[in-house]
Amino acid sequence: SKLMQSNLAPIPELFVSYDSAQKLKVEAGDLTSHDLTPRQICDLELLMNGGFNPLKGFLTEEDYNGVVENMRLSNGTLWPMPITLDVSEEFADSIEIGQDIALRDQEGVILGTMTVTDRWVPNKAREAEKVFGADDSAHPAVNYLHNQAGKVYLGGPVTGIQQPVHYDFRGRRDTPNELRAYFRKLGWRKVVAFQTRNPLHRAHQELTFRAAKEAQANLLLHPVVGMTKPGDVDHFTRVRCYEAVLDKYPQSTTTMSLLNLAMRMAGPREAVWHGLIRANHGCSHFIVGRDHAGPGKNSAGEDFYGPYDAQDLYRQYQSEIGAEMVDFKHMVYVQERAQYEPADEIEDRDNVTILNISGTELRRRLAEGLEIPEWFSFPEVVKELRRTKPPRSQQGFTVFFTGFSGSGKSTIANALMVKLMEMGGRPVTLLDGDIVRKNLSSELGFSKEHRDLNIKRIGYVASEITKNGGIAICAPIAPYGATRRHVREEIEQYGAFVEVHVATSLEECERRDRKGLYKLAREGKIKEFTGISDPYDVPVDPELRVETENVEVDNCAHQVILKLESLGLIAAQ
Ligand code: PPS
Repeated sequence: SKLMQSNLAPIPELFVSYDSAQKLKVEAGDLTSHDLTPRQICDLELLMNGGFNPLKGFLTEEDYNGVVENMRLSNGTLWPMPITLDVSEEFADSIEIGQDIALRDQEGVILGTMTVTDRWVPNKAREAEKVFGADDSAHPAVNYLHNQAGKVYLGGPVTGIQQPVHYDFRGRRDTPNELRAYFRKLGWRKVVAFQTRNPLHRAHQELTFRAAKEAQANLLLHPVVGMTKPGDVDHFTRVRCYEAVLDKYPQSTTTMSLLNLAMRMAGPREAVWHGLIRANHGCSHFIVGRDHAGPGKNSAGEDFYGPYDAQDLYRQYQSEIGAEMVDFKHMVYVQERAQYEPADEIEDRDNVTILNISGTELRRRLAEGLEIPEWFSFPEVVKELRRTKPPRSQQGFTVFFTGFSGSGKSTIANALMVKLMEMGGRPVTLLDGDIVRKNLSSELGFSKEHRDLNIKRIGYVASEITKNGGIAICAPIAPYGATRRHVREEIEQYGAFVEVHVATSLEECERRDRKGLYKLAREGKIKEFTGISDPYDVPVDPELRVETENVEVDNCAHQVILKLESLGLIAAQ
């Protein structure tokens, strides 16, 4: 293969000089402001610092159409990804073509200005089909396009005033020109970049080292810390892991820099985009793996892209990208030789033991606190991952009781709390319906709107407790299924959500009428009373349903304990 060498001269940025920036900042005080979304902030950073060279701003309508249809700007230059400024209809209507707007971060700091030359309503279904391969909201970027992005796109040239501020890992962040200068200074003529959004283990270290050797190049670990796939290991943890792995390469062959990119998980197009970005960062080579930037399964349970589609598309456009592809070797561990080898180069397959741990298996071992062998990863990396994600029996979780008034939720919740406190290990908080209504929701009544607000507040507090490793026990009526689902989703980002339906029938609750409320409700003295004059959506698929008629409270609470054990949330006694 021909050996590319990058030209390490500076590339154009969109920033104005320091003095002009100070002036512009003051003048821009009078401009209409657009508050950038987190993704737009990532895009703007790379537009301004040259990471998205040759783009000079957010795409115009003509450029957008070209990019969507055939991956080219209107002047014919290769560009695979729509970099668009999506806004609400309301904001778009308040703008006149030709006007300058201020682009501000979420604290109101002005990062740049844009002269609005274009405003249009994109055909999002078309964009989804062409760019992401299917108009299917199981794709994270398609979901974003339809459910988060504004209806209208604005386009036009950007003037950069200042970079977005990052308070974390400041010394590890470099603009394209900073990296170019670094490579120049060290005399690194050829550099192979490795893109990643996952922690690196031994196989990655081996393959990147081999890739660099093969290309006779130095290596840049260039992990994405902007926005990756929902559910990924957070970037703080990952960077600590990368730092540990960096020490495993021969000194002065390898460096690392963090890339504040908002990924789209667009597979083949994303690979081409990643290559262009790396070429802008002074890299001559780029590693493209199996299923590069893959979004996972579509709504029919199939892969969005073929495993080598990204490599095929990249190869097709390689000469225009400016960074040569190094294809990813699938590395496996050969036990007898105690080393990693490319899977396709093992000739004595039948006589050796090939070991591998899949991503799913790794997550299971982490969740259950099981051994992760040294041949698989570096102890420092495993330690970081375990610190961030302790086994389930040490993670926070939420038990969410739901049921009619008087069903026995509070009583069982109290019993459960006491049993969990007897076991010890994690702090327990009881968010009982009545307690919450006294302390958190004292101004609320029982309309649908107020009940939803009440449940969302409970959910928020429970999610914070769960995030911080505690146990939250909630016991409201929570009559609306959609609201319970919302709370579940919020909490499941941090730990388990165990829904317990206390299934005491309305007749039984009314017969018990412990607070005398049913009588009042029947007489019309209490309005909107759940079960009598207000709805209750019976949970369809709760983790546990408990019957309370002829069952002791202690036994009900014990059923919950058994459920928690079977879910691995408490260690079996
Ligand atoms: S909700 O729907 O989840 O917000 O309700 P919650 O916060 O759990 O509050 C329910 C308790 O308030 C008392 N109460 C009523 N319940 C239902 N409907 C109406 N209209 C109503 N008015 C007052 C009742 O005592 C509930 O307590 P529990 O512990 O459930 O019996």
